[in-house]
Amino acid sequence: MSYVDEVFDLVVEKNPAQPEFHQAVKEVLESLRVVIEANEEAYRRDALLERLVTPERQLLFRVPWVDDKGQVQVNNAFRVQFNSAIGPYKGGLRLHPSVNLGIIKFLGFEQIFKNSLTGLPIGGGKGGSDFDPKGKSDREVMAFCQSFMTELSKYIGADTDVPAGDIGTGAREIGYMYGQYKRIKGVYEGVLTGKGLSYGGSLARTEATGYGLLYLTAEMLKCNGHDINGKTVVISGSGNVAIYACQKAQQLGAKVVTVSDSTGWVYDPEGIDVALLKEVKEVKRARLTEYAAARSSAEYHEGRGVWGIKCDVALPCATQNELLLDDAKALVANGCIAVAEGANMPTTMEATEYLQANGVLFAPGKAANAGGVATSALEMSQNSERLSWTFEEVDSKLQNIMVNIFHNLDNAAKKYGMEGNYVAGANIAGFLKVAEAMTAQGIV
Ligand code: NDP
Ligand code: 2IT
Repeated sequence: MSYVDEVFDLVVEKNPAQPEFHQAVKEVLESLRVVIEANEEAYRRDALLERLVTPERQLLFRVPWVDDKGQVQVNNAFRVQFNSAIGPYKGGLRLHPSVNLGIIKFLGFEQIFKNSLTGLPIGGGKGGSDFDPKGKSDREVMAFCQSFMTELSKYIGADTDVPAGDIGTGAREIGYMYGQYKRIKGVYEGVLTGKGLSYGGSLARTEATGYGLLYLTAEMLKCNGHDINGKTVVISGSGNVAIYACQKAQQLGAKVVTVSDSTGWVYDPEGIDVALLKEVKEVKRARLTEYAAARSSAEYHEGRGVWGIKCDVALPCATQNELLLDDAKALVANGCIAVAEGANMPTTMEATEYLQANGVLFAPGKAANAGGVATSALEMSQNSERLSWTFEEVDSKLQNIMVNIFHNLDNAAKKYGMEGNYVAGANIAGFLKVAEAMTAQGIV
C-alpha cells in the first residue's frame, strides 16, 4: 500500500467519528501523492506524514458560567495546537453549537497549510466551544468569554499561540477575552488578533478575509482571461466574511445578488445593499427577514438555495460542506465560471471534483480565505513594533499577499503537472514549506 493510503487509514482508525477531519486530511493527502512518492524513503523514515496529521497538543476543558437567571451552564471547549514548525500556533476560535473535537481538528489541519501559503511565520492551530452566542445577552457572552479565557490563558501567549475570531467570535467576544487575559496574566501583549482599534487591533483586519477573497478571485479570473468587473456573483453566509466579500466585489464592479444565513436566503436582483446588510447583521444581530422587509427589490426564501441562482462567480462564505454535488451541477448548468471558497471546506470533495471536471476555476479555502489570517499576522507585527499602520498600508500588503498566493499555487500546480488544479497547487505549496521546516528541526 502507498504511504499516503497507509497514513489515511491510520487517521481514520485513530480518530473515529471525526468525518470532517478525515475529509480535510484526505483532500490534502490525495493531492500530495506525487510529492510524497518523490521523497517517500525520507518521509517514511522520519514518519513525516504521521507527525503532520497528529496535533502537537490538544486541550479539552470545561467552561462553567452563570446565565442571567442564575443557572450554571457548562460548555465543552477546545484548543488544538496542531503544528508549530514555521511559527507560533495561529488560528481562530469558533463558537457554535456544532463544535466538537473533530471540527476543530479539521480546521486546525487546514490552518497549517493556509498559514504556510501566506508566506508569513505562523503555525497552525484552532479552538472553540459548543457555546452559542446567538440569543444570549452581552452579560452572558461576557461570562462565557471570561470563564473560557481563565482556562485558555494557561496555554497561549504572543509568542506561543495567538487565537482570533471565526464563526460566532467577533469583535465583542475578542474584547471580553482580551480583557480577561490581561487581567489574569498582567501583561499587555498581542495574544489575540482581531482586537478593537482602541486596544491594539489592526486597521483592515475586519475586512481582510472578504477583501482578500476578492483579490485572489480577481487575479485568478484575470490570469484565465476574464474580468471580475461586470460579473454576477452569488454569496452564501451573511457574517464577517460574506459582508466584506460583498463590499469588495461591488467595489470591483461585480453585482452580488444573494446572501444567506442558517435559516434562509435573500435574492436581490438589484444587488445587495451592504449598508443595510451591516445594519441588520452587525448592529441588530437580526435575521435576513429584516433585510428583505426593509428592501423592496429583495425576496426572502426559507432554507437553502443560493447555488440555484444564475451567476458567473460563486463564493461560499458560511460554513463547511454547504456546497454539495447537486449545487455544483446547478452552477455548471447555469454557466458559472469560477468558485472561490471564503469559508473553510464549504465544498464537498465530490462537488469540487465535478466543478473542476467541468472547467470551473476553483480556488480552495486555504488559499482564497487566507487574507484573514495573513492580516492577523500583520496585526502581530504591528503589536511587536508597537506601531499602527494605515488602512492603505495594510490593505496594500494584503493585496500583494493574495496575488502572491495565487501565483504560488498556480506555479506549484504547473510544476507538478496539474496545470489549473489550484486545489493541488495550494496543498503542495503549503506542504513543502512545512515539510522542509519539520525536516530541518529533527524529530520533535
Ligand atoms: P460569522 O459568524 O461572522 O458568520 C457566519 C455566517 O455563516 C452567518 O451568516 C451564519 O448564519 C452562517 N452559518 C454558520 N453556520 C452555519 C450553518 N451550519 N449552516 C448555515 N449557515 C451557517 O463567521 P465568519 O464569517 O467569520 O466565518 C464564515 C466562514 O469563513 C467559516 O467557515 C470560517 O471558518 C471561515 N473563515 C473566517 C475567517 C475570519 O477571519 N472570520 C477567516 C477565514 C475563514 P447565522 O448567523 O444564521 O448562524
Ligand atoms: O479560518 C481562519 O483562517 C480564521 N478564522 C482566521 C484566523 C486568524 O488567526 O486570523
